[in-house]
Amino acid sequence: MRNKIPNPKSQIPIKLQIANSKSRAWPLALGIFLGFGVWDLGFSADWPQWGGNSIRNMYSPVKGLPDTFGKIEFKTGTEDVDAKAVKNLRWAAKVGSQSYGNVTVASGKIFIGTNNDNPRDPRHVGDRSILMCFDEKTGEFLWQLVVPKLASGKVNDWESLGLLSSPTVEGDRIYVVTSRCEVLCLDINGMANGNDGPFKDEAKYVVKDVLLDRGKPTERPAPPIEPGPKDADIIWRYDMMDELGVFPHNASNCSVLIVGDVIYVCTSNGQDWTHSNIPSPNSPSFIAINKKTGEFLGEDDAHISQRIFHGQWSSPSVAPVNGRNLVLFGGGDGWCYAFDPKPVKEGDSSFLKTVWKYDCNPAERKKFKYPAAEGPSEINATPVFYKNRVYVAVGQDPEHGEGVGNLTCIDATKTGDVTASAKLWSFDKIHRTISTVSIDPDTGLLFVGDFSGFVHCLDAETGKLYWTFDMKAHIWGSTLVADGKVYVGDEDGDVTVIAANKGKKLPADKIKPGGPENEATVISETNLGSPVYGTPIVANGTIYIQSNSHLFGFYDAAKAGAPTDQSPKLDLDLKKK
Ligand SMILES: [Ca+2]
Ligand SMILES: [Ca+2]
Repeated sequence: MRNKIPNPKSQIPIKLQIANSKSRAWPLALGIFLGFGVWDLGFSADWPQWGGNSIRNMYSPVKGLPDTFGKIEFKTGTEDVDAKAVKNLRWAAKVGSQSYGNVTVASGKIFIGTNNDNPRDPRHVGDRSILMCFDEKTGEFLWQLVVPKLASGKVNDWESLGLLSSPTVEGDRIYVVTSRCEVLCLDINGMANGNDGPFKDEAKYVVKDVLLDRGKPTERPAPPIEPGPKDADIIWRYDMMDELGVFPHNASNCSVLIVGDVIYVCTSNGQDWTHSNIPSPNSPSFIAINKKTGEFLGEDDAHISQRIFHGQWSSPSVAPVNGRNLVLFGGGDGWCYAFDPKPVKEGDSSFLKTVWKYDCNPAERKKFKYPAAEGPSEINATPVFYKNRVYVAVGQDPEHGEGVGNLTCIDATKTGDVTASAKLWSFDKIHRTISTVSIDPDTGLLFVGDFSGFVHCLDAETGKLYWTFDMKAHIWGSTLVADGKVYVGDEDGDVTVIAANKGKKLPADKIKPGGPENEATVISETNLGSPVYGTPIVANGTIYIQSNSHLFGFYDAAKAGAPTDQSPKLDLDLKKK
């Protein structure tokens, strides 16, 4: 979880909007589309959580999406987008200088995690983790959550990474994990409608200022900063370090899952700086919390923390298996777990009982010591359920570099240790990856990126490889498949749109033994000007893609009835506030 690419800093706010942009509503019949209409899995035309809904397949059934974005250029010496050459732009907004926290959209608002290198509020300067909220239609900045850094420093809270969690929105509540290893419940309306909830201490929360004292980050007392209408409103707060003794390795990032009244959270418990010691082997890796009160409800029964390779950064998902919801979690031990969502009281605690578990590392990899490139890895991606199977690949902290990976298709209907019995297929040509799969139910094709920069297209049913496409730069985010297209970004800042099909037959002399027989059809490639660590998402007909410095909304201007020659119609006064 590092970034070594310098980024220009700017204090210039950017507001860029299409004057006649229209919000479009999309049909809500997505449950039927995926074949389980009765499940309340959070389907909507919004994208209110990581993956859009609780299944977290990086897929949207929306049609009519743009496939070219023209050229992203900045006015000389600034970070102002020069919209002349941009195509299908709805609006762009400035974020910080790093952005890993994936975009979510709900109730006309957009949320994105970033850092504080472009301070929106002069009262809050220096390294902070920021959740920004924008108006969906216009890109206007509405409010932000300011999270001070942990005094323990980079071992628990790596500098400048910003807020990594993708907020989960339900009704007027937002649930997010902060870089302080807390779960926060926020008010979607922020402080604009007053200070709500039992938590009223926002003025003190935002000023846990950290300074370097003889090289050691130290918390110093700072006068409270009273929140204004553009500040976040915290409803409740659950501190996983204080309450559970969790020791997050470098970063806490979970995009939480809601099932009914319960929130499921990866604690990010991990090793310390020695990379050989787990300070809190008895702290849970995965917990359940009451979404209304923030009260602890239960912990995983799998003792995962005793076997953590390094850190834990996987976000959970739901698997509706034969009429029963299971909660999926990718462990820091490289196992994929399916838990019963209902905590069961045993002794002094309550537990999420393991229904099945599967070791995603092939046995032969265990000969090598972690983090050897040939050896085993943890799971950082989110497991995805599709047709009674679960798809997930292994990978490592990007700091560990490239190495071998493994994508597995697991039969989700079995129970117990299913390593020997539930493998339907696996694909070990994939490299280490932190990316979640995209499965297109229209075609049964699966797309997944890897950290070595390759996008793979396979048959979800059989695991047959159709094509591999080389982005030529690390992929941190995930693919999005929608409208017959695969959207994917990379560390060079390139966003590539690829046809979501089996590709074209390669000439016989180009086919390598054991390699793909087809090649991908690229539709367009656009460089966003800074690294793309996030995942493209779609909400209400607009695709949102973040770079480290900007959030872009693209829609099909022609199909939305807007003129294709946008330049004269745009409100491009970027400095206008
Ligand atoms: Ca409020
Ligand atoms: Ca409050």
